[in-house]
Amino acid sequence: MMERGSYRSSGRSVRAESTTTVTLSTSQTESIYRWLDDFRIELPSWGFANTGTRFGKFLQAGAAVTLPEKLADAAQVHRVTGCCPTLAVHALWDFPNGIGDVADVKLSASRTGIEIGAINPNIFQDQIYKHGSLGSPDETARITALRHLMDSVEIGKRTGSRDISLWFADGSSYPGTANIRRRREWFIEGLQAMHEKLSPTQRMLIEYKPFEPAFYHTDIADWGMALLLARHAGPQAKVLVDTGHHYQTQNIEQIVAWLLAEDMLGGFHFNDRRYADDDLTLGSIDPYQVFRIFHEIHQYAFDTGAQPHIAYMIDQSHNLKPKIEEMIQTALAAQELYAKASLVDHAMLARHQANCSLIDAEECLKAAFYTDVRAVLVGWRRSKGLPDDPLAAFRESGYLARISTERAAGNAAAVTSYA
Ligand code: RM4
Ligand code: MN
Ligand code: MN
Repeated sequence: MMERGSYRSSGRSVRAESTTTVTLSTSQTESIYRWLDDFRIELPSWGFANTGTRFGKFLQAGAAVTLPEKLADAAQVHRVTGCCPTLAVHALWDFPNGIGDVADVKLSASRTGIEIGAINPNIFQDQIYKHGSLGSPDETARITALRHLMDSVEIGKRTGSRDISLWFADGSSYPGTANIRRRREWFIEGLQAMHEKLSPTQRMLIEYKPFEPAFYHTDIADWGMALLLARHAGPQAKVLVDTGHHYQTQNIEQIVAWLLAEDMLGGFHFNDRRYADDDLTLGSIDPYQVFRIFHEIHQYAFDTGAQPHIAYMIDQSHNLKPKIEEMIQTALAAQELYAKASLVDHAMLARHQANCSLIDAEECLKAAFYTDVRAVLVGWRRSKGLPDDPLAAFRESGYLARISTERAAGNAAAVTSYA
């Protein structure tokens, strides 16, 4: 019978250079603790609200409607995970009165102990954006969009947020209907004007997406276009990688490696996907993909001795799973895969790569991926006074039952369909 993990021939066991298993030493455990200490994951305000698909919404009685409710829910996630101290906000949805809402927002944030994270301008929802925002052929639309972007910069200054995350729905759905190069020029003009308004500590992160809602061309379709636009905009513009915004089978970790090498990786929008921009829970479909992304980041830190300034943000909105529990699940998945990727033996990997030892190099990576780090994560949580099992702790708190009662009537009265 074949023995697991080894190959028997003439009674001799042939084993690869200890790359098939990783037994955690004390120093490895401590190293994971240090990585986790610095690993923060930003929650999305829209992830706590009732959302749906274009076919309709399934309402959750406890969903958050107001920003104070979203902040309160985010505080629950942070209370049990200890790694989610900030909340990304959506300018239009969370600041309906724009800059005028900042004082109230800051007050509710300080009450919950959650800080306001990235500002997400909304230049896709209003009627004026039917044919685009910064790329629209309608000058009024472009001016309106730029004004909103500048207001978002101002909101960010007042909330003390470092990043402004830019996602544009711009594009066209039929060949011949848009002048692609002209629109690119308008984008460059608009982004440059926005960049001039940034304070020295602010950054603008440019997100790309190959399709949806435009289905023929999108103005920022991929990382190359985002990178070039960021370069045109100015030195404080970086690229935002949304893990759901790629073509099927695209090598995302290679994009990450290149952006790191160019000092152009600003942050992530975490989610998982199977078919399109599905916004599924991070790591639910392909945890090895997430691991490989984190591996490139750890590899970069190992090679350069530098820590890149990456904003790790979740961009998921769940209409089926309970929202707060889902955010806890996501944060834990991110921590687990980040910790696993930190275990890669970089010195050994470099040796195998230099020798072109293909199997050993690959096994070196897989050994880290298959190492069970869950007990180390529990140890890290204990060292921080956090619950061993964040999900169980949240369930035991009774918070969901309470908000479901308090918010039920308001949520039932909400719009139930997009039609
Ligand atoms: C996009 C993209 C953006 C998000 C919008 C609503 O697909 O992921 O980040 O703000 O959806
Ligand atoms: Mn996104
Ligand atoms: Mn998306």
